[in-house]
Amino acid sequence: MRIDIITIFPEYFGPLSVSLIGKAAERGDISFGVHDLRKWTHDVHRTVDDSPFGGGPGMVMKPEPWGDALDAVASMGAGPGANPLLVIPTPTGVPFTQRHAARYAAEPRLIFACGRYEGIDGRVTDEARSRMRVEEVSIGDYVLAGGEPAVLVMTEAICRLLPGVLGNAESAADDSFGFGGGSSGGPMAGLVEGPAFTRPRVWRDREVPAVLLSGDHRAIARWRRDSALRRTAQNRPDLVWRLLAGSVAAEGEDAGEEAVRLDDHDRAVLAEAGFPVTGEDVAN
Ligand code: JD8
Repeated sequence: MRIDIITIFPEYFGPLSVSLIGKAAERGDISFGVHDLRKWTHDVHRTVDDSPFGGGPGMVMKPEPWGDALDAVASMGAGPGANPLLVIPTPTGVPFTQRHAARYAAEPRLIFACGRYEGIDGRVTDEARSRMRVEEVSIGDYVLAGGEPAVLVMTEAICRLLPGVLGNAESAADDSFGFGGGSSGGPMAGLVEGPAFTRPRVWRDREVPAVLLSGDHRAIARWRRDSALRRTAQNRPDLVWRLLAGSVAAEGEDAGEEAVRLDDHDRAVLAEAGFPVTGEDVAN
């Protein structure tokens, strides 16, 4: 996979050369290009922003440097890279989910456009749509000062799904939100995971749940699903309602074949966790 990033803070992406992603880049499994937007300015002050038409606070990023930068970077790729997907992080974008991460991980080439100030002149996205696929996404309902942190987050979520990036000890198959990129949503489909434990068996008078040392894999799997159901009911009731609606997909996302059934035991756990599960909730 090839990932190109356009930004006025190229040094922000130093972290891409460390940990799993850094090693994958060394192996050539992923290639990164980080491009300074100011390379496509022509004035002595290398200006990338100007005051907003119609007044208002802050500055807006000028369209010309962005148009020229996207022209140049998009034409850098050959073959499958010639049809890049342009991803623009913005607080006004559609919510970025594990499903997006899995879909983007299947792309041969991604270009990320990092805005700053009040954002990028709106014509840039429209003009780009006339010659490439463009998606505007948000990583969460809070306001950042620019797109760079969002691109770091998305790049990690995407690249860890690429073959060979995760060490064999780790696997994305049973990720929370359960879109391990595989066809089936996996055992944790639509849930967040419960707690994990390691040695010592007793720490500060706290014991690891005995079932985890039992070797009874069915009982362990049941215990893990129960703690995932409890934590999901506690922290993400929105996900439980989605499950009760028979799907793991967010509003407007196609559920594909990922219909999820909650068995009677699941229902009992959710009811015990205070979740208003009633018979008919599950009937449909
Ligand atoms: C891109 C400029 C700052 C945003 C005025 C603060 C994503 N989940 C998210 N929160 N914030 C962003 C984000 C913020 C950005 C840019 C992404 C470019 N800003 C602007 C509008 C209000 N300032 C984001 N993904």
